[in-house]
Amino acid sequence: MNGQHTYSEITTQPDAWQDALAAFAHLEGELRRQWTAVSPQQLIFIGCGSTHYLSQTAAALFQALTGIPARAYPASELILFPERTLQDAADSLLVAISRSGTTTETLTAVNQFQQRGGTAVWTITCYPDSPLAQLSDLVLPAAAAQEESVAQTRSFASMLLLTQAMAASLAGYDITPLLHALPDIGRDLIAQAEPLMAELGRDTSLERLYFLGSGAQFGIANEAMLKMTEMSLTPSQAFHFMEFRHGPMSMGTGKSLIAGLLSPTAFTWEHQVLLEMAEMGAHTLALNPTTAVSDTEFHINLPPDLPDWAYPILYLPPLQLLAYHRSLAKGLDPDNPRNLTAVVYLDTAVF
Ligand code: F1P
Repeated sequence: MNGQHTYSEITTQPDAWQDALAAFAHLEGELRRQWTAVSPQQLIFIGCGSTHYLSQTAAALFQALTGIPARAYPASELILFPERTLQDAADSLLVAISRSGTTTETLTAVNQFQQRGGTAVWTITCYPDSPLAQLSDLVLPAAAAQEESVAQTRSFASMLLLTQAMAASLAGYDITPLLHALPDIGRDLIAQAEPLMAELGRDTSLERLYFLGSGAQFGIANEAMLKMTEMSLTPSQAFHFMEFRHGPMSMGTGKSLIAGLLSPTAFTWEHQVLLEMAEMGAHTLALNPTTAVSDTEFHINLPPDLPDWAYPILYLPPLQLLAYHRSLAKGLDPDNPRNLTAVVYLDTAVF
């Protein structure tokens, strides 16, 4: 059956989260020691495709929690424009995120960072023995999240969870109780969300999908867009919530589904955007982490009253399932997305 690997990787991902958290617990002391020793003036997060979007969320979390300026770039930007992205390499910590640890652009970007005086490199990867890991001072592994499918699902979520744990730990939060509750929260969320995600995924009258997210959720909205694109070949776009009014809302019709990744702190502003789009005829789905009622057509309730840093991972399972079911509804095989490979290798002579 099409998509067997993808379905299994999505629905069992809380097990992989648990494994990543166990690895984190062993490394937390070394993490804090290296953080103190490096004392970075700025943080640079890099990745490609999904892991670039993961970097966006990681940078938002680290900057919010540690107060240190943090930027996210596609790895290629460090290669093409080092004078603009690596001007303070010597005072920076570079965090390279890569499921495979072998993507040419990411490896080349780390080399570029080091050639320009950068000395502190951390890696988050599913392959702790990969070439990227060998370039790094610290490796945060998500080995149990390795997957057969090309499109990242449990790998993305497990590596994201590591960044959430890292940022909260380095900010001094006592994270253990909540971190260890997240896998069970994820299992309940998958069971709760799947019927609606299957229904919406199968509704091919929804021809265009939009994912709205702000703050740390913008990277997740981009990842949801990429999953929908890779798995189901459906035109999808991601925007910051308030940006949607500035043009893209012209596409808010009865043939579009607008999924809002609502955040605890900006709920009122974000929810208002969804209500206005519904007035224009669009179908709206709210992923709601608050106890406030979301008056949208469809909604998924996330557990309320968690700290902000805990939420990013929880938006993923419903949106991964939405893409999976849309792929099957279109007769595609999410295990083997058209034209894609699990890793992009380039001839380094081109750089
Ligand atoms: C990066 C990546 C994936 C994408 C596809 C091709 O891989 O661009 O994000 O979904 O699988 O490779 P990696 O550096 O995270 O291994």
